[in-house]
Amino acid sequence: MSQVNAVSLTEKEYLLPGNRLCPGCALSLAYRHILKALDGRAIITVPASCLTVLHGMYPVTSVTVPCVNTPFASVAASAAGLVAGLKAVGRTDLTVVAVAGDGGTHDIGIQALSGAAERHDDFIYICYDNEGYMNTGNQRSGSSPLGAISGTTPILGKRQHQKDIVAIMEAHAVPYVATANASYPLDLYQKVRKAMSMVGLRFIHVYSPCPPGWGFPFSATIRIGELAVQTGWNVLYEVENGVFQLTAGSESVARKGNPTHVREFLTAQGRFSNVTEETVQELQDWVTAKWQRYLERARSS
Ligand SMILES: Cc1ncc(C[n+]2csc(CCOP(=O)(O)OP(=O)(O)O)c2C)c(N)n1
Ligand code: SF4
Repeated sequence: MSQVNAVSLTEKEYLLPGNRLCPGCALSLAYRHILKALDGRAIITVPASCLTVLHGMYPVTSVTVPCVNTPFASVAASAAGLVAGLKAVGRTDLTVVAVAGDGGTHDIGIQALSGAAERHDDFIYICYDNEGYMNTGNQRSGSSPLGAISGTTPILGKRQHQKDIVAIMEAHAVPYVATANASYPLDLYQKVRKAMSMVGLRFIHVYSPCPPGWGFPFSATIRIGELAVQTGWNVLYEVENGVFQLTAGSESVARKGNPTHVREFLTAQGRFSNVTEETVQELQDWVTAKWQRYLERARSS
């Protein structure tokens, strides 16, 4: 597959100017590139989330691709139904794409997603991960990290590490899992294009910083996403039919061999303002162990 760059990227826009997301929301940037990659040849299905807010309220919308809004727990079931419906009417030109937040994926939507993966249903599932239930004011989710303050962990921060949803999906033996990050939009674009060329359930996780929920200025979104990758907090990779490779910023970090200390990522965000030195060390150890596992996989594949 030929590599896309800033010059060769399509100028067509499927996300129109003006939507209701917060300024600086990484989801706008990620979704813009996801839609460019889909090139209008898709039906999207979305559960309750900030993305439903982006799509807007009927009859007004900021997205030019058809979208089905579903109840919170059932976006993967909705996608499976759309696939069956398109097959029944003989349409082969459209890709069904479920797009949900981490609350709708790691927690409340996981049974429908697991069922669809086990059945090898034929659609792309994209989880944009802002590490909390942000649309309803930042409650803790299965993806919120240890130490993060949220509406439901207001003083000490969350007491557990986050759930590794990508590993869970890989364990379903789906043909393609990938991680992406809104600060690396061309890598994200490329992964959506690759997923479109494959059959079966394809899962893409998109790291999506949230300025009000994480407590950083609207202007710092790209930098926060980059810091996540440079520290090894968020690792960019893909597993295509069992073959693992690091990509984009994570591939560069592996080549240079020196991830930045996780403290730089933590101190840039208000949600970690109450973490103790002990928790900083625990988070660094967690990131280091995770990064080593990915490095070993990259070396042995
Ligand atoms: C069954 C059900 N429970 C709760 C809600 C309220 N609700 C709407 S959006 C939302 C948060 C969604 O969080 P996430 O999936 O992480 O997406 P984000 O808002 O972060 O984009 C919640 C709790 C709902 N719509 N339906
Ligand atoms: S709350 Fe966060 S994820 Fe939701 S629109 Fe605002 S910045 Fe984006």
